[in-house]
Amino acid sequence: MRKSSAVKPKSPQEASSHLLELLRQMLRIRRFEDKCAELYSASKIRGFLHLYNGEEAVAVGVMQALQAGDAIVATYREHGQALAWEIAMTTMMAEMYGKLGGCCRGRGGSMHLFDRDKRFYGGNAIVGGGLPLAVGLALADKKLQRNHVTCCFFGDGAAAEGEFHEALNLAALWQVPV
Ligand SMILES: Cc1ncc(C[n+]2csc(CCOP(=O)(O)OP(=O)(O)O)c2C)c(N)n1
Repeated sequence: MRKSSAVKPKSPQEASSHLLELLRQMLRIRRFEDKCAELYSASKIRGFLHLYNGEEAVAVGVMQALQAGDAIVATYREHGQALAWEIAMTTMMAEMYGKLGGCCRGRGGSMHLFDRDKRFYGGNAIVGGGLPLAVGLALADKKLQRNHVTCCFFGDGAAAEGEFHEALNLAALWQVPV
C-alpha cells in the first residue's frame, strides 16, 4: 500500500531516482513470477498459476496514482498487483504453498490473494467478477464519506461479460469513485 499520494518529482535527479524505483518494483515482480514458475514446475505450488510477466508496468504505474486507504480489486492474475500494493511477499508465497501463514490462511492460493487491512480485495477466479465488487466498495466509500477511490483491474476478456456493462452503468449512474 502506498504511503502517500502520487510522487511528483521536483528535479531531473528526483525524476531519475523515481524511475529507478519503478523499475526496481517491476523487476521485483518479474523475479517473483519467475520463481513461482520454477516452483510450479517442481509441483511445490499446486492448483492454478497465472503469471504477470510482461504486465509489470501496468500494476506499478497504476499504483502511482493511488494513495493509502484506496481499495484494489484485482483479477486471478494478481501477483504483480499485490506486490506493487506492498502485500508482503512472504505471506503471498506462503499462500501459494497453502500454508496457514498465507494471506488467506492458505485456503485461497494464487488466484485469491487478499488483504483486508490493506484494502486489497482479491484475487478473483471469475472473469469480470471483480467489477461489481469494485462498484460496491466505491459506493460504500461514497456513502461513508471516505475520500478514497477503488481501482479495479480486469482483462479485455471481462469486457465481454454482462457484469462489465452492468458495473459501468451503475458506476456512472451513482457517480461512485471507482
Ligand atoms: C465467468 C467466467 N467465464 C469463463 C472463465 C474461464 N476463463 C478463465 S481465464 C479466461 C480468459 C480471460 O481473459 P482476460 O479477462 O482477457 O484475462 P487474461 O487472462 O488475458 O489476463 C477465461 C474465459 C472464468 N474464469 N470465468
